[in-house]
Amino acid sequence: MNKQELLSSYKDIFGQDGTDVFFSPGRINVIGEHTDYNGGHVFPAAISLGIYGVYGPREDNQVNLYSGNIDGPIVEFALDDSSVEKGNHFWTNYFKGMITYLRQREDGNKINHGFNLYIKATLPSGSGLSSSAALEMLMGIILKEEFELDVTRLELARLGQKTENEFVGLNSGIMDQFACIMGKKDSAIFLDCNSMEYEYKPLKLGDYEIIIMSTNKEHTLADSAYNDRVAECGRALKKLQQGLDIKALGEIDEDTLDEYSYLINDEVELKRARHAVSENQRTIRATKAMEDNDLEKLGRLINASHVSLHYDYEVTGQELDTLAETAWRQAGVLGARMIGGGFGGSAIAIVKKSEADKFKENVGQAYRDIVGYEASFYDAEIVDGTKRI
Ligand code: GAF
Repeated sequence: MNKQELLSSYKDIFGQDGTDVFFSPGRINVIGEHTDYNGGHVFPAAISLGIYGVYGPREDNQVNLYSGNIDGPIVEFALDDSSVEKGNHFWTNYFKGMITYLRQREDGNKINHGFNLYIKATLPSGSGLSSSAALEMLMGIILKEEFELDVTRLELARLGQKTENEFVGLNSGIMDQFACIMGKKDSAIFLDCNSMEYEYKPLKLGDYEIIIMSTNKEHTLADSAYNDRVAECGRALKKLQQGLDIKALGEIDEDTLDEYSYLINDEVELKRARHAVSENQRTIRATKAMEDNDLEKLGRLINASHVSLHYDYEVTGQELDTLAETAWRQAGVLGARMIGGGFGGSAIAIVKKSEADKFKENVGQAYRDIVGYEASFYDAEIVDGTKRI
């Protein structure tokens, strides 16, 4: 997307010049799904599909937002309006939450005038590629830079998560916001969501590339069973705590879970815990496999992640299963799995570059035959986190 075009769209809408342009990436996750709110590890990366924002200051205290994807109208609210938006303009909650929480901080009074914001996404919304965190982090970095706030990127990620929890109603973990704002070109982030320690690992895939496959089935996680999964894991943890001194499922391995499984007297909760624990261990092993250049092992662990998300966590569904299972059967594929919350959204596959075209053709055809509509395929680069461009 071209900066001049974005500035000229801003001018068409607001009738004056915008002053600054920002970009906030979406994310993929190599492995480590539904582990973040369980105090486990994740391995995401920021991608070149994302959301652009053109900023311009105002003299009054109004915030005027315009989405170039929805094509209007301009949505207006006052800087100090911290009410949750329930109607058509639900998407403005991502901005309202960040503005509200940043204004509540010690130097929040530095946000002393309103602004116009034109946004344009290259990231399909509801695609499991974290468009909501991209919006939150876009607003966070814009406010940090324009009003010279003394807030760290990690704090912004936490306020994004709080926005998600309180304004949007999704009890999500920190992975998406962290990946969007802490992303690093050509690297994935190995993050321990318990200690918040992290390390950048270069994504060394040699002759292989990551292909993003969208189901084109929009998932609205707030209405989905996402919050049920969070609650089920919480109940399993509580039961384990009767015999184990732990704060999160991410602190134990499969052997320990097995030994103490008699404490979880519920089949569903045991399955959810088994996923959270095994996925965390897989993520640690997968990161090591990549460091050791053992791409075949990395691929198998990625496949195993999907299997566990299917059987134990039950968040896949026909669309995601069709993409992953068809991908596994194609030539030159190391691994494939769903990413994000599930119930729709996207999957990834690691595919030999020379087989990529054939791969998209075959998987696209199978998806059309089985699901009845088109899947979309994206090649994205791994990029830096949210920033001014
Ligand atoms: C969604 C959530 F927002 C993340 O916090 C994470 O739990 C993910 O689903 C599943 O790994 O994207």
